[in-house]
Amino acid sequence: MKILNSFSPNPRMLRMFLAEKNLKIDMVEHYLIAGKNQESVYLNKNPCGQMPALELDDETVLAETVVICDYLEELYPTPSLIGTNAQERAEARMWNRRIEQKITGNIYD
Ligand SMILES: N[C@@H](CCC(=O)N[C@@H](CS)C(=O)NCC(=O)O)C(=O)O
Repeated sequence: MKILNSFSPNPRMLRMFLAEKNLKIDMVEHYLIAGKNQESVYLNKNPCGQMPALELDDETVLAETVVICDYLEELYPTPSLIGTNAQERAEARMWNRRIEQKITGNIYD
């Protein structure tokens, strides 16, 4: 699998997640300023045209940073960054959702 990466905040969150987990996954760089995310090559993989995305070996493309982190946590549960049981995971997801809806969403707007 490989990460479709760029320098921007959401890919950075994913890179931090990988670093904390000590995971090495190949990255393909996309230069957002040059609009690489709006070219058909990328839109065919992720019609939302946003970074990051995770392309699996069967060419399935997963987008949405939190979803990619959830997927990697399931594949590589140790060290746990999201939680080791249902309650811990629910708490982590609750805080992440609050941060996205009440903080970072406003920053982007
Ligand atoms: N909901 C997406 C948002 C991803 C996102 O907004 N990525 C930005 C970079 S941080 C992007 O690709 N912006 C370019 C664009 O929207 O055209 C996620 O959580 O991954």
